[in-house]
Amino acid sequence: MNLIYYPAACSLADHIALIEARLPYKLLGIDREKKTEDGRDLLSINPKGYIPTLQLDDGTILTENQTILTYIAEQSGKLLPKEGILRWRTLEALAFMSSEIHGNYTPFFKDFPEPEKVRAREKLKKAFAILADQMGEKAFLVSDMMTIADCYLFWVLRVAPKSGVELRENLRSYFDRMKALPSVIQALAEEGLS
Ligand SMILES: N[C@@H](CCC(=O)N[C@@H](CS)C(=O)NCC(=O)O)C(=O)O
Repeated sequence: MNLIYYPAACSLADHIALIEARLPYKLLGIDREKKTEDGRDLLSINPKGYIPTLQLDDGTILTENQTILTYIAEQSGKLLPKEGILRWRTLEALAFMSSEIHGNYTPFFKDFPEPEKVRAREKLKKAFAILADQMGEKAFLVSDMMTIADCYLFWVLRVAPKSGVELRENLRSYFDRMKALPSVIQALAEEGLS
């Protein structure tokens, strides 16, 4: 399958998940004009015009981070408990980060007026406090096993400094532990990041 990505964008979560899942994948980068490395217009592949976009081997296109991450987990049998409350906590965490954090990053990505940034920062502060409480002293967000929620959380925390919100110590040390994982090192290197 092909993961259509932009370096350091939220597709990094799916990239890390693909490596952790040990599924075969190819990366297909886009440029700022949303042209793929092989000269196609992203809109002709995914009419939503954003990444991540996952192209399956039969050509089927999957979009939306939560869906792509869940697909990767289901295909590999890794990164998402098959049953029990931790499965639902994982999916709950993905939904929470997508709507309450990723959505509130927009004013910082697009340099909105300051009042909008202040409003978003307040929401982000509350959301990060919830995640820090949920994390506690565990190795990963949901349990002591890595899940797709951690793939997403790594990206979320990597971007957090842009918002100016300070992270609690347990999230900062978690981020440092994640950064040292072989899958994360590999994904960052493949995207030309450090
Ligand atoms: N709802 C989508 C949002 C994805 C998204 O915001 N992708 C950003 C990169 S992090 C993007 O492609 N932005 C380009 C644009 O909006 O034009 C998801 O959760 O996957």
